Amino acid sequence: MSLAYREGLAGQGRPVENVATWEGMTIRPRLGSCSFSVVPDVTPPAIPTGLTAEAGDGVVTLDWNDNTEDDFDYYSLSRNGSVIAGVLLDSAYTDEAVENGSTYSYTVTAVDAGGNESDSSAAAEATPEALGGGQIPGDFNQDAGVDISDAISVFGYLFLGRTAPDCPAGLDFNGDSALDLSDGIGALNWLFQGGPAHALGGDCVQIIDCQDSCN
Ligand SMILES: [Ca+2]
Ligand SMILES: [Ca+2]
Ligand SMILES: [Ca+2]
Repeated sequence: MSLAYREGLAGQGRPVENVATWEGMTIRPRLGSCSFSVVPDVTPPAIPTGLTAEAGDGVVTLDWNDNTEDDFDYYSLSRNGSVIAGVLLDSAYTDEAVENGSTYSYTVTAVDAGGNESDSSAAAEATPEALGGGQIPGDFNQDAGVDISDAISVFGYLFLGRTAPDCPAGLDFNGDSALDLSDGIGALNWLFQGGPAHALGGDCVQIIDCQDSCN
């Protein structure tokens, strides 16, 4: 027995009725019909929560809480309103395409297997900064100690045209963002008269634009 069935024929530009041939006979079967229904998923995942953005040196590290929907598919992460990672499976991301000194705002959405996307999470901001090198505050000559020669060098630089310090910000004894006479005097006062310590304390601190010199 052979049965051939063709549907949707066209002849001379016109549709042809459905035709079946069987053992040399041509019949025009009545097509049965069936129906089915699809209930579409229009429910997006919950809005991601707990987004944090931690700034580093040339990097921002992002983390947020996991979504728990059964049909959760991926996250979409945006920086300043533009998607930077469109299909993220992990609830964390490291953004290295950032510049120090700029502030960035991040949001994340969750998308399910049906393509439904949640609203954006609350924004998290971060400003990556260069960390700078370690300095002993007040150590003009970078020998990892502060003594009278450091204070004298401040006066020499300010008034006698002597060698400039490699880390001027580390010599701002009174923390007023200016390097002047009062800083040299402040250092001498601390060294010999029991005066107040350097505004940045006595331990190694990281100062932007300065090199490492604590050891
Ligand atoms: Ca996470
Ligand atoms: Ca020194
Ligand atoms: Ca000062």
